[in-house]
Amino acid sequence: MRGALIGCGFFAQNHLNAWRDMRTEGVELVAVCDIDPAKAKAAAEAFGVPRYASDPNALFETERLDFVDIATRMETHHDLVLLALRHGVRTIVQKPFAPDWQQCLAMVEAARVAGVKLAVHENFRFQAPMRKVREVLASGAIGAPTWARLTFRTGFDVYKTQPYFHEEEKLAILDVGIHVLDLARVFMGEVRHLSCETQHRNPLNVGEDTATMLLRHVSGAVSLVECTYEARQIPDFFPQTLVTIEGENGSIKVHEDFRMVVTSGGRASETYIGSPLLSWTQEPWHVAQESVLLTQRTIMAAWSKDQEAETSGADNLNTYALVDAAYAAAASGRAVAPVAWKG
Ligand code: NAD
Ligand code: 89Y
Repeated sequence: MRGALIGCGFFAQNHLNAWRDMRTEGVELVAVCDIDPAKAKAAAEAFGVPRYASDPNALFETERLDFVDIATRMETHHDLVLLALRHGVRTIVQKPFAPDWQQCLAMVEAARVAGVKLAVHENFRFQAPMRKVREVLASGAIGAPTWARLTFRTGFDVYKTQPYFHEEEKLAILDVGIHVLDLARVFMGEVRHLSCETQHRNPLNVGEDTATMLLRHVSGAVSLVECTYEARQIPDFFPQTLVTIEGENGSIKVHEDFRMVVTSGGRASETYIGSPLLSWTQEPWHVAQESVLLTQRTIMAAWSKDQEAETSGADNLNTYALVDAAYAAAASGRAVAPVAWKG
């Protein structure tokens, strides 16, 4: 599989490391691209990628590609994805899929018409601890899940590496709430309606930096989804998502120190479920970093069998619909039903 990476900024360094790890799995980056040629050149040199480009059009005209991985910011996703699809190249695109629903829909529709696979790099559901939670749920150990609390609360200086956060009109929900809402879907199923309260606690931010969401799932289960960049706590557990899920027959709790306690049939068992440190990952980011590798692997494994990725563009519409519903609920003060996308 010959691939190219577009966007060689902050988070793309994890993609570059993960693609390098996947060389032994038959996947190779043959080119990198960034509109800033210095960044493209630096990435090519650091990761042994043979060619680099600063113009995405030129990239598609000169390279024979099996896939492209787009790790630019959301404002550029629509045009870059459509360019890739016009060239018939399978495409992975970072979250958030786009700044608005119409652009998300246009990309999914373009992929359908072109008959080319499109996946969103939605990685929280592939984090090692979250995969363990999924395994316990699938095992039936706690029975059907009926209540959950999923929480991402931090005061870690995310603005240092992602300074554009200060200017985002939609911040906490669209940037990180989107991951936690995706987890709510994965753990508890699709959502019937949700309500949301937002807060703007840091005066340097244009948009909301805190959101508290209450979801009623189609199954009847209820979940509480929280995200903030403005918690003040020592120790801080960035970038961990803490989980409590209660079911008919037990519960799952993921604690701050990556301890998972599963209660099943009146007995509790405890397991360490943290991510291993890889040669290129560092605390506290390692859980998020390793999930990039796990996400890329999962997408490539599906594509190698000619299947849609679990996080296909169409699947991500149902996560994006929760983001839109959360903003609408916060603005109206009422519960809002998300658009249910069935394709
Ligand atoms: P960044 O600004 O550091 O990097 C973006 C890069 O894209 C820059 O180098 C820029 O020059 C380049 N670029 C912009 N337009 C381009 C174009 N048309 N063609 C080629 N290159 C172009 O941004 P970032 O913080 O790395 O964020 C990138 C994406 O990653 C965002 O969508 C962000 O939400 C996402 N992200 C995801 C996670 C996660 O855990 N999934 C974490 C952090 C960031
Ligand atoms: O941008 C965010 C994301 O997607 O995951 C972690 C992050 O980088 C900061 O919260």
